[in-house]
Amino acid sequence: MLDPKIVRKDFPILDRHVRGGKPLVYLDSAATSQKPSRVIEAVADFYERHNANVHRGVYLLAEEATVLYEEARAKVAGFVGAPDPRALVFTKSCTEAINMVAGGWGRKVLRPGDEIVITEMEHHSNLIPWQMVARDTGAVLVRFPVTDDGFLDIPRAPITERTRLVCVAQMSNVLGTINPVRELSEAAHAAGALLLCDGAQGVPHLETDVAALGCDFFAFSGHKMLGPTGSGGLWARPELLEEMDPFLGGGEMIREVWFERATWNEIPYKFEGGTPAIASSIGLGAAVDYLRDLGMGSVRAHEVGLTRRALEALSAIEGLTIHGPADPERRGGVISFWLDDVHPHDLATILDADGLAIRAGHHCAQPLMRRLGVPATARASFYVYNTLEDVEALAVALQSARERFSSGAWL
Ligand code: C6P
Repeated sequence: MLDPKIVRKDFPILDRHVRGGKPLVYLDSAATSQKPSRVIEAVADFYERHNANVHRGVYLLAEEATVLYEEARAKVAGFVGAPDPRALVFTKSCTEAINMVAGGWGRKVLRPGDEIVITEMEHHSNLIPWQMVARDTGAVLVRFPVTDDGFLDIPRAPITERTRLVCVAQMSNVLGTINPVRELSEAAHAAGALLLCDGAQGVPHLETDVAALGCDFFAFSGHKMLGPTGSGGLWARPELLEEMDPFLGGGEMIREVWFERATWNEIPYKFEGGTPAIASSIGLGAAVDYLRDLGMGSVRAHEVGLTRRALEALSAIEGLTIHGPADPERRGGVISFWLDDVHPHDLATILDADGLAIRAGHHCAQPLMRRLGVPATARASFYVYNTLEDVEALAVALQSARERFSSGAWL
């Protein structure tokens, strides 16, 4: 079992005191996670001892940098269940990974009238790139509805013979819902379509195996799973990567160049034009080592415990509405809520004065906000370093915010 009090010792930032000496209670890991010393040291070690460009030089440092970068690729590929590291493209973010599929596959393959099914709970990263591609190809976006209790409305899944792609988040960044990706992959394949899974919120918290999920494309962020910002990845079936056009043109992604034309490098390098985020990707490899040592089963069990307690404690606060599934086994540790008439931004500001970092806003999911009938929500999200005391601190702070608002003391 994971002991968050021991885990916390690996995260130097969690020793900080903020806003007049209050201990920091970090509850915004869905936006970006904090980084353990092992990741910070891996990045520092790269710059202090091995810094050079990759795949270019023949001198020692260049060889070391290339080995570290490719070792990180193998670790990250293995972490998402991909035995072939060639199928793992390093990107700077989940957003970049999805744009790579939209630009390299969608633009090449989609025709007028082809349908792209997108769930109503997708982050803008898994919607806007498809809007852009649909505008240019004549393909059509089709909404996959969400039920009132925060699940995908599977009986109303709009997957038909016109569907070419289904886009679904492994876990919602607003509702916490864990989606039935395997079931949807099977439905997509039965209709002759492909499935893209946005793993930005899933991989950090759930044991992930792209083969078991049955997906064709899998995009994720490194910075939400203890890795540095500027790290992330795209996994795709190798034959799809072969078929796709490169997204960025430039150095390293080519095999041979003439003045008028060029041929492409082999995968994954075909998609890594220019100097990649070498140190960040190496840091992501260290994050994967750290998570493996904790064990993803323990990570999940810990978060289910925190989520169960948080759902209980927050439900007891009068006037507080929680969005998303009530069962902690069917959701992750991302809890979005609305408190009486208090705007989420005001709530986040009040909590910040107590040292609690939560997020407020539309969470880059405006169609979902419209579905929920709210302009924004407040959101607390947990990770390996959060404790039950953090959850209690959240409940106490929300209760006190509510009392201050209803007594007018805030005005
Ligand atoms: N969600 C949040 O606070 P990037 O920024 O490219 O690494 O990840 C984008 C992204 C894609 N899909 C999902 C499901 C996400 O949650 C995110 C990032 C953050 O919810 C920042 S908006």
